[in-house]
Amino acid sequence: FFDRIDAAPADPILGLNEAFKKDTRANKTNLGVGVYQNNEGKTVILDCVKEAEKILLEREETKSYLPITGLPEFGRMARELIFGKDSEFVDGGKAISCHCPGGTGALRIGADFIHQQNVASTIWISDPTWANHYQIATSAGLKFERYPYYDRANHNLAFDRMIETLSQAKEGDVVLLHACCHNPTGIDPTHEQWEIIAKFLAEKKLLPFIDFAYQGFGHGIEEDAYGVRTIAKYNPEFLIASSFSKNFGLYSERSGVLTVVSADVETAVKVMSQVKIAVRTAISNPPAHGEKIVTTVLSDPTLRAKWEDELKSMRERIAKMRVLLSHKLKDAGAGDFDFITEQNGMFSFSGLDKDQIEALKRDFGIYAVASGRICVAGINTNNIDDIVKAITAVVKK
Ligand code: PLP
Ligand code: TYF
Repeated sequence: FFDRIDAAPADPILGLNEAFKKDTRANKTNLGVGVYQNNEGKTVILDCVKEAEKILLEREETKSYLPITGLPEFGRMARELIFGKDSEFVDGGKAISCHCPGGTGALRIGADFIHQQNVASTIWISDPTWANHYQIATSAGLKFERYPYYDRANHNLAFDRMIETLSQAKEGDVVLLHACCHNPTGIDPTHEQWEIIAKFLAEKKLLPFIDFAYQGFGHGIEEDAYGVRTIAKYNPEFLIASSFSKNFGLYSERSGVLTVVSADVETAVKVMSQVKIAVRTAISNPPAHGEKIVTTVLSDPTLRAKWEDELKSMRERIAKMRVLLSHKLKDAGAGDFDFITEQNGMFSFSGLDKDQIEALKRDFGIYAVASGRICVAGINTNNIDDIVKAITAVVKK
């Protein structure tokens, strides 16, 4: 049966992680995978999460199945983060939420729902993007088209080309947008550009699908929701895939949420019933531990304050590394890398080409994605001078 199966290529990012683990050099550096590391290069469990786990250990009484869409208070808390505490979408009934395994699960269940219910057949995805987007769309049975996003010459958003290309989309097509901290470029639309995008999608009757994997890693929990909330102002119906992998450091707990907003409550109830079918046929019901952690933290004022503090310190450490990196590169004569300080979140498109990235790995044990994407969260005060030396060497070659 299986002898005709070809070996699949390794995931370009997770495969890099495997290669990094195998590298025996003592001073190797991982700027590949998008996982936060502290100044000691460790991906630690947040204190608020540890405390919530202690509470759960004491109080949790059952491991019986969760409801298909997860616990209702979990979805409600996710909507508060997405839309803001006072939004009509928190309790009004037009927005329904469903716990999915990670942001990936939310993207997939959303795409399955779109395909199974013939909502649309084509989804427009930014070029470049997180590579899994294309595969998720295809696996769910959707066709994808790409819209330009990155202006290489100016290290900026190719906004005019993006809108121009999306003008070719036909009514009813889906448009996938990154809410903030665009992966891989780190470049997000400005407030003015979000306004234009949101109105444009509404006028063209395109269906927004927003990937919200990094809330709190850009400018703040509320600030990072600007794009989503602007889309919500003009578009009666849309989907959001949010993730608690990064902002709670819950990567392996697979905690994410699909939220679908419908034009009216009656429609939302019908949508929910179909989303449930999509969940049932894919995973039956979600894993509980991650969502119980999130719910415990967000419902306890002390733990919530601690979470906000811990998230802030992750965000601020990354921002500090951006500034330090660009200054040190300038001082070393590597050129002008100031654009790195304008980018948001874990990632930067460094502008380094494939050969330069290869040389970083071969000659210096520094691992980054071939596209030139570096994970700024992997930089710290102990390794930054070596990174600067290495980048300077490869750009001057
Ligand atoms: N969307 C984007 C843009 C991402 O970078 C990631 C990262 O892993 C995800 C979705 C998936 O997140 P999760 O690990 O929660 O599935
Ligand atoms: O882009 C990243 O590095 C993160 C982590 O198949 C990731 O989003 C990368 C690849 C992948 C799953 C997660």
